[in-house]
Amino acid sequence: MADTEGPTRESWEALAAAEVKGRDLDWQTPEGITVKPLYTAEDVAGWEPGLPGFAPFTRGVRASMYAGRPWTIRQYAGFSTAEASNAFYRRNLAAGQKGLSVAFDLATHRGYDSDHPRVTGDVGKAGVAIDTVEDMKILFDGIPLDQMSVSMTMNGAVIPILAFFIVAGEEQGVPRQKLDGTIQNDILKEFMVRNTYIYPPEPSMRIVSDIFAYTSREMPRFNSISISGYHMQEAGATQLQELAFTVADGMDYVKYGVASGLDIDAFAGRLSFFFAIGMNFFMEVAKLRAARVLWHRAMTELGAKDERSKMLRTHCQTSGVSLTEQDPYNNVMRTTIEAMAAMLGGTQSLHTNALDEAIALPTDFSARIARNTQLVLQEETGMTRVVDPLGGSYYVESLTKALVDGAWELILRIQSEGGMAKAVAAGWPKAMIEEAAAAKAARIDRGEDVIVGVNKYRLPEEAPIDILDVDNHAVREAQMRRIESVKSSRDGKAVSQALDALREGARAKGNLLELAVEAARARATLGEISAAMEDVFGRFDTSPKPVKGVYGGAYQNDPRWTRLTDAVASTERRLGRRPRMLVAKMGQDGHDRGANLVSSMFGDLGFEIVPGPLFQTPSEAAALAVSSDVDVVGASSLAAGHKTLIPELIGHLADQGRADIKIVAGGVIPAQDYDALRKAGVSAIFGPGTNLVEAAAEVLRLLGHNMPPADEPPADRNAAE
Ligand code: MLC
Ligand code: 5AD
Repeated sequence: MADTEGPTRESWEALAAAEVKGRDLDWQTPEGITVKPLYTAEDVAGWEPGLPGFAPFTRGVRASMYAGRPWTIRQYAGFSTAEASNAFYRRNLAAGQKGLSVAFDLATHRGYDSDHPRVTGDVGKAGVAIDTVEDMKILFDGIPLDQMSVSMTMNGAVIPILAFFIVAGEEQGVPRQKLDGTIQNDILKEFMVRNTYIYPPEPSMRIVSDIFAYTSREMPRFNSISISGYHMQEAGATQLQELAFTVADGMDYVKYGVASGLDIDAFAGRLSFFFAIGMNFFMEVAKLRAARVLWHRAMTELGAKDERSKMLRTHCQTSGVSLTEQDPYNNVMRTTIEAMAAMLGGTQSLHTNALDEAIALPTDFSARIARNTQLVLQEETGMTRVVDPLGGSYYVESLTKALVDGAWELILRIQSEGGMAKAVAAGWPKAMIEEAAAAKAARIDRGEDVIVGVNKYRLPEEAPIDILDVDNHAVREAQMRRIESVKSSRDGKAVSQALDALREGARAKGNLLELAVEAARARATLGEISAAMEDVFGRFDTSPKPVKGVYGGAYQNDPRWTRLTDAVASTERRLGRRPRMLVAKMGQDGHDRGANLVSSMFGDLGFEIVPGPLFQTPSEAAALAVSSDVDVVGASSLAAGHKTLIPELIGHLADQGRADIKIVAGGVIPAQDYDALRKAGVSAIFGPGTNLVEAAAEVLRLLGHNMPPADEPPADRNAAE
């Protein structure tokens, strides 16, 4: 080509190679995509993103997007009692928030009333406690449910919660036809990563389609599901895995709905989605664009005719796992960057995380900054005035295409194996995500992925910040009083009739939501409604299967690893058997990324691991520790139950004469709680950002090994979950 036509791609390559002396500038992302340092028109030849508002909606589901109406600022929140959460919602709405999003406590999620003996550590902790319609009415007191759209993150106890919401609306004077909002109702990802299921998969899928049937008939403005990839990314999935598994989950729900007798276009227009937005900025923008293309393609294949059925509308939340306990003000910047990716990807609704995310629920102060991040983007920057401003970027279009192609390949594999429910039952998507999580942890611990303030540029000293502390004993007592007062003023006979009808409906083919609405009206509690269905369906249990070799494999020939395996070997000689550790998950906290990582890493080192089942009570965990004769119990806590559950565990061990078993605690544990835990007998505490290699050295020291301090500066750290 003649020089007069300007430089060619080859001349750019030569110039760039000279600048960096031939160094390879390609970046292999965890998705397996090679990102090059330059994109040009050549990279997107043949790719046509189309126009916003038109199929396949690559550039957005609305023609005018934010120029017409900005996304909904929808902050996820809930803690303590319905009164406290209601007051928090009202303050937030007065300050510019636009939609509501309810976080329930884990007792509620798992279908237990606050007075149930299994939930002593969980009530009011990670969300609001809701036991009856009366609580739900207080939660929305003074909030008109025909004007405010309300999202409820509920999956396990979805039937009683949605029934309470419908009856609370009714008693507020709002007929269900006018209720606007979203219920998460996405059980497949619960079995894969989030773990707040109650029943086995089959009846759980039936519940999902019963809700589709009821809402498509009775609640035309209500989104019947929020098909969620968010928790997959939080559990460690790559963006590509998140994308493919989420779309594949959606396809399964549609197939179940159709198989249950619904017309696809009667319900598909009210399916919605939910994605996480992490720190790989352009990948996240491309992911949302790719998701729309994929959903359009999938729904066309599944036979939808109405374009609205093929339109992927989504909520996004900035990534919790990307935030750090260390130097926490950095989290404000991280969240801002992630919020920008969500908007440039074209989200419909957004939650921005608070800066204290890694240690506690938001305070009024941190919630204000999180909300204002969105208000500043919407009202100060002019960024909302142009639709899909990154459309046509060679890089973003090329990434969009790469993600569409990569995810479709994975989706086809899932389809060929009979769909996502089958894949979930076989367990390989979960294993794939856990392998990605272990690889990521190793990259951070080795300093290959930089986390500012954690494994690089670490502060010599951290100043504590004010955090929200919920007194679960006080909340539990208040809830128990209200349950009692509801039970003493209701018509007992009407309640048992409604519960019998629900049980009968569960056995036969009655619509479970419709039956639960009757029970809710009669003031049956959440625990009673859940138990009636449990009588028929049973309760689902799984046991964790830690992945092997991924974390350890990343440390091959690394002296830091060899020191540890040597120490494990010498401890083994001393004990006459391998050191044994129970990794315990107590309470209703199903966040198992941290526990699984610890199990798999210590297993790779040569420990014998007893992976404790989810949802144990402290006495069950103690019994397992004693019967397995472990040397150490690692208690993982991510939902704030530690101050109640860990001291109880220690008490039970002492009662059984095994006070010698060492206890270490890990997870989301604020520094403010360290003293109380140490006084209770905890030997070591590993907060968010703990480097697993250092944690292992500490555990070996506790087991009596004379572990010298590391020769190398132990600077690296990793985020717990
Ligand atoms: C929007 N509208 C427009 C427009 N933009 N009309 C004209 N011109 C435009 N430019 C219309 C829409 O069509 C719609 O009306 C109405 O405005 C509202 O807009 P929306 O885009 O539908 O937004 P929203 O109501 O906020 O709904 C977003 C959603 C929904 C569809 C994604 O499902 C949702 O709110 N999801 C939130 C889920 C959530 O918060 N989850 C929290 C999970 S936390 P119409 O009539 O067409 O409806 C979690 C953490 C954990 O899970 O683990 O605990
Ligand atoms: N209030 C506010 N945010 C919450 N999150 C979880 N529970 C609450 C709550 N009660 C957020 C955190 C977490 C994600 C799953 O949702 O950001 O990472």
